[in-house]
Amino acid sequence: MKPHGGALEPTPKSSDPALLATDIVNRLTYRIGKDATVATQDDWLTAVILVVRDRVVTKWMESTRDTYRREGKRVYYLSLEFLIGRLMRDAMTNLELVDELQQALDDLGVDLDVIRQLEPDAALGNGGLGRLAACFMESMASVDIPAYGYGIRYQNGMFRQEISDGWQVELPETWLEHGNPWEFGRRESAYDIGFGGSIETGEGDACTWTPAERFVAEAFDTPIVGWQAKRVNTLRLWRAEPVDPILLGKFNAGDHIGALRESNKAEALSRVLYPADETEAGQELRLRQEYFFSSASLQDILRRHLSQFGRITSLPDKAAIQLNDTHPAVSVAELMRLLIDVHHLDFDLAWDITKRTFAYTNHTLLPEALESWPIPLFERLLPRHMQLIYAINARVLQEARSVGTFEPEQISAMSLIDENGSRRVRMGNLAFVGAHSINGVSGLHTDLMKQTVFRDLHQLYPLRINNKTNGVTPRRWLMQVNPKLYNLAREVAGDGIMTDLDRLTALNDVAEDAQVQQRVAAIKAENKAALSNLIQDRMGLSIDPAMMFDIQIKRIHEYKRQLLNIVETVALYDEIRSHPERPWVPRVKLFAGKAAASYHNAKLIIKLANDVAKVVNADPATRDVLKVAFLPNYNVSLAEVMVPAADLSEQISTAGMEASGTGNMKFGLNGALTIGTLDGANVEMREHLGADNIVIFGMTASEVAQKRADGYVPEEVIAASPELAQALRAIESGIFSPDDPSRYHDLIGGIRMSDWFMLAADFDAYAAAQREVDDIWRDRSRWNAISIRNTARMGYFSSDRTIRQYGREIWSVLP
Ligand code: B1N
Repeated sequence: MKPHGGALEPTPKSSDPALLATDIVNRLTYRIGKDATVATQDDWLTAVILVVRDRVVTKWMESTRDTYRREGKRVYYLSLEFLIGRLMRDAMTNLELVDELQQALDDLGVDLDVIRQLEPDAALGNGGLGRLAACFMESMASVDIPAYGYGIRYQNGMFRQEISDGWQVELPETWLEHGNPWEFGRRESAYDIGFGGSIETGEGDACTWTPAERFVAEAFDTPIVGWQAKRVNTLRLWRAEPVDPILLGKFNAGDHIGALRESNKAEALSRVLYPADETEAGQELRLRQEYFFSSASLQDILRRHLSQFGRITSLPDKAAIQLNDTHPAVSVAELMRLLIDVHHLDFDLAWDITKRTFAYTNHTLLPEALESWPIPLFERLLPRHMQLIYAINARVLQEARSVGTFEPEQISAMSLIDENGSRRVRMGNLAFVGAHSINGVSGLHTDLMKQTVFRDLHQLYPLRINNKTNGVTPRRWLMQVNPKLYNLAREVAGDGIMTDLDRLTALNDVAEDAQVQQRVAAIKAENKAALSNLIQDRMGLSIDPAMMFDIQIKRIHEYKRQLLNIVETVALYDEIRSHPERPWVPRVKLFAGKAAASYHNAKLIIKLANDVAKVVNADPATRDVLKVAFLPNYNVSLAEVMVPAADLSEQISTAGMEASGTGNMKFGLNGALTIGTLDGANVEMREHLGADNIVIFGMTASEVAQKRADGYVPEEVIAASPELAQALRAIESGIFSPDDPSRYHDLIGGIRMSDWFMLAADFDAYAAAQREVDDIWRDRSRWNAISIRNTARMGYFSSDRTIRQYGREIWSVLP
């Protein structure tokens, strides 16, 4: 964005509460047209956001001017998902205006905590991948990297989940219903996006593509404020518009519906987020969305580059484009097209610029999430890109053959075209060959990438794969969600923790201090009471905050093994009933998460959690020691209440399947003990925490692979574990589903038959680990010390550290 003139609103610099109060009332009066006496809570919210926003805008323009003046490199983060959640508290915190605004609102008789909860979550993402993009945006601003996020301004974000009779029901999400005071529409930043049509060969390598369909991408900008407003970056989201809103010819001929056809087609492009997490979205509309936002973003990037630097060939020195998974991978072909057909470079030069500009992050090895598109579809929608992909492929395969050592199977694994069965374009391979850096998101995941999906391409280009272990922003995930723990940490470790989270290690020295332990325990108790109240309000269920809060929150997926947790809960329930005299540790098992609408087993797991909860919670024999609850509509805002209230964090995926996880880091930072497998970033968490401060169980990734190769027979394992056998039988028998006793036959049958996710193989180790957790809980001083050490040692998992590594090692934007 170029600095632009125009009249600014008066923005008093002062943070004096009295001035802020006047400002708020002014916005209420002149922008919303309401008098304070009749203003609704929503009106107050909007007025406060506008006041905060004005202060952000001042800094935003400074940042933009500064970037322009420095003539430095910009980072472009292309992502189909940005799961940002609410923005008001984030912006207030990073401007360091929370106390002052609180005071101003107190004086106006408005409760900040009440209006804060009225802000809708911007839920433009499914889960970890989208939330990571949001943490990265905040960190890039905080460590002073000039960056733009590019994505789609979905009219409907992640669906709202209701639980009806224990089943998930999906409802549309409507975050823009009451407008969005954070965004600025940029009608002047609009680009043509084409699909289909024909190609004519031109001069040299260039072609002329005449698309059959055209749309317009229109920009909406949201400012992203870094810590202490050091820098404000831009999140630019695209909305699709028709070229002609109404086809007048048709309208005048009386075809009033046909006249709107273009308009409806355009609307569909930016209408809804695909609620597919690690499952292939597959449909034509998804490919259209991917191309739509890739093309708009690249056109915008080239326009900005040319207007400032004049020469297209310096692009790699001034722009680093990060592809967040393969969803924007068509960008590789689109940049080639723009460089060759529009800017008239030859193929070789264009290819060199492309590779030096792009970097690609892989987030999963799950085969069902690896994107590939049928060639006939790709060719129909993007004929020129198909040609370019063939040309790129020819080069890459030529290069591979010239090495002389690759087998034919290796060459075909490197190909951008999957020739097994119906021919498809492999987006992972396209992203790999078109980028100078390919990174995984944890050490283990990166190693596995080299051994599995990209084994052969890694041999051809051995320097490209690198690791960037994920992180989370400590401003949101400690300071904002757990202000009391943050204040305690600041007392001990000093003011610098938000810019240097490693300073939390100072807490190590007070981990055994009885007074500090008591304060930490009291803070946890308060956070648990808050969650208890939320559960009471939303579900009418009462939970004693003195119980251990054992929490598993994430997308529902078989590999994440919520089912392992539920089966263990059933086994525990059984044990408690058989031995009521034992000193059971009182626990509440809390679950939350959404299932893809078409993912049958995931939805059944939600129903099972609710069925088990119903039986267990009604049983007077276990009432005081075991409770189960599935909280509906998991989203960022719910996570912000649950994470600081957790005693125990469940990170129990089948080893080798969770690329990293980021919830694991949020819980650790907030002092929860983790029970987990050696998967994803859990491996590195153990290294940083020390083995005594995390409870690890189960098979390693290589043991899982070995067991699968050896021919795993789950029935043998089940027969050898009476507790597991009994729990599975109980679920199958219909004890938890008397209205439909066979409801779980197939789900449990799947475990008996194949058990791909090794639930049975890890069950005994998991149950034993849970009893070890009980033992630690009984020694409360030990528990509290572990909790403090978890907070103390999570500094490495700040997304500031991750982003600095990207900045130095991939983007070359930091010294
Ligand atoms: O990305 C997160 C990781 O922490 C998680 O371990 C990983 O599961 C998650 C297709 C995905 N990987 N792949 C996806 C999302 C949407 C979609 O349409 C795949 N999400 C992850 C951040 O690195």
